[in-house]
Amino acid sequence: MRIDVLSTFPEVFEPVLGVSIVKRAREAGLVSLGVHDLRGFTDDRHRTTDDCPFGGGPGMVMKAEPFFRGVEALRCPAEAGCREEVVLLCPQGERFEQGTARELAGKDHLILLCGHYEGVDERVREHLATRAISVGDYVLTGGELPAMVVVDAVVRLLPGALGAEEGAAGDSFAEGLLEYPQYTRPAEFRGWKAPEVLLSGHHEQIRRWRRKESLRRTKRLRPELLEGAELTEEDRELLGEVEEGGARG
Ligand code: 9D3
Repeated sequence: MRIDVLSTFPEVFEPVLGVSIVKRAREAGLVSLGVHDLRGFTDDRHRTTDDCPFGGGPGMVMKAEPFFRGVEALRCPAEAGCREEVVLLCPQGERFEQGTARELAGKDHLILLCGHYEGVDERVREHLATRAISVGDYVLTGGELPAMVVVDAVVRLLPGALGAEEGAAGDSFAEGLLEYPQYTRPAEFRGWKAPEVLLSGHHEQIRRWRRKESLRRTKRLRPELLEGAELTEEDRELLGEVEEGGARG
């Protein structure tokens, strides 16, 4: 997969996307990442990327032209038959979720457009972007952090990006439930003991305990996820036990 980013702050990407799993995926050739300065696609002496809003009002608006020129320079040739998505990161976009990440991971080429607090000329969204994405209902100062969120979530889904051990199959949101609590050595830390069952070596009991804790947490913290989850007969039984458990349930 190829991912290109257009931003007026290109330098913020490498410290985040140059480490850990994304770094490994890039080194393994699973993804090639290009971050481009939007100013490189201006044509005036001052390399202007924004201007006053038509109709007046405070702040500035990012100009359409640099985004169009950037995308035109970066996009695959039409005859290549490339599955390409031009994504505008903006507060008014569709909410980014695990399903969105899965869809984007199936493309050959992503071009991510980062706007700023001022907003972007509407013609970018209307005539250039194939999709507009928001990462949630809170106000950020620009699309750079959201673009990094998208790259991170998409790249780890590319086949081979995660080792066999870290496989993405059991991800909370992939399965529709929150994950069970994890513990590691020491068995007692500052007087707090790790659950006995995890030290017992009884694999079946451990599996049941983890599933029950997963259900307990989901019910308490994210009840709306339980509505959409596919529950087995055993899950319903464990949920019944959670309810009887009272205060901890
Ligand atoms: C004058 C600015 N705002 C009017 C209330 C609109 C506005 C435009 C652009 C507010 C923030 C931004 C910058 N944010 C993004 O570009 C952004 C974003 C976000 O703020 N929250 C969640 N997801 C995203 S994706 C891009």
